[in-house]
Amino acid sequence: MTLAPPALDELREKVKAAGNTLLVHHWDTDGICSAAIVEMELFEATGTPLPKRFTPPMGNFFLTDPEREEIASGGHDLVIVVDMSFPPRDILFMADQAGSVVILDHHVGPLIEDPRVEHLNPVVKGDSQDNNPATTFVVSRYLDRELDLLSVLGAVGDLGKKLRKSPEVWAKVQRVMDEHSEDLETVQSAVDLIDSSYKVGDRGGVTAAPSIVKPCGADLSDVRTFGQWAENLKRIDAEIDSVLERPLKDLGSGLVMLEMDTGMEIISAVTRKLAWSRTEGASIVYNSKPGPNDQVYVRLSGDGDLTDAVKWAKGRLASAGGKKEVLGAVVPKEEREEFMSELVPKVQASLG
Ligand SMILES: [Mn+2]
Repeated sequence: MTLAPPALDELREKVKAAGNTLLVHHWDTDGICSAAIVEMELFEATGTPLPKRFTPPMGNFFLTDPEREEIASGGHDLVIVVDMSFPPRDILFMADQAGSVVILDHHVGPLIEDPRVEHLNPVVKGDSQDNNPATTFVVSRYLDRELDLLSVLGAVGDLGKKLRKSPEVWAKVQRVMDEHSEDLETVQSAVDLIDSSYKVGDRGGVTAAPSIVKPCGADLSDVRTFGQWAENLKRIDAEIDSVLERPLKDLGSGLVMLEMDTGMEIISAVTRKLAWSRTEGASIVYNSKPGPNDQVYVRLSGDGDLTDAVKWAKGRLASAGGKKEVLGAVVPKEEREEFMSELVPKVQASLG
């Protein structure tokens, strides 16, 4: 697929002319590495002062009033959004504030058609998700940059082992990893370090992270030696262990439930550990986390098929998903009771 303008030079001119840019990026490895690439190619390459970085409160793929106020008070004349698919109303709000928005992304969503918005996302223009495994790949294409370990970090962060399923992309990823004597496992452990900032709920750590990863296009040692991230991983492991010591509720028919209230992003790891410690039935983990939404995860230990339950949850909530052996959903706090009273029998019915 050929990419439409603007050419790199036009983007650089836009950045230089703006002067006061806000760089909004996703809190995960792909968002952090994409932000680093954007800063190097559009700002450092043109001698333009670096943008102010911003990530929404983790878990929010939209803006609430405090973020709107923060953006409005910044006096920005350009907003660049990387690796986040905001609702159109939030993008238009940014355009109202700054006059100009550039989006670099690979998420599925509506094409935003507004003269003030440059929406650079091959996927919303009809290209496949397989061709665009990460925003690091998208920015590399638009910013005319060879794929490097930063691009690979983004792709491994978003897709992990699933990268092997698209042969073309996997070949590119492998070539870069081979060049630098890395493999999927070693890159994944670097991703775990970078993702640890959002997993412990450290928003400031997330917006500081692009500076740490910038030298990592050819060498991941700056990721591996950044002490805060190693420290975060220890805290995450300790939190998982302590949560798993809590008493389980027996819901009957082979289903057990663990309730927790943590601000750390550990529910998928906790559910996996719990489910794998049992030989049959299923485990539900419910996190009453700080903020307006809770999280729930379900995982099978033995036979069963959660596909129908996943379908039902997707029809019921804005954010739900899963597959045969796992279900995950974001539950607005006020919907907890009703949702759980319907979910439990659905899971029990899906056990083999
Ligand atoms: Mn991404």
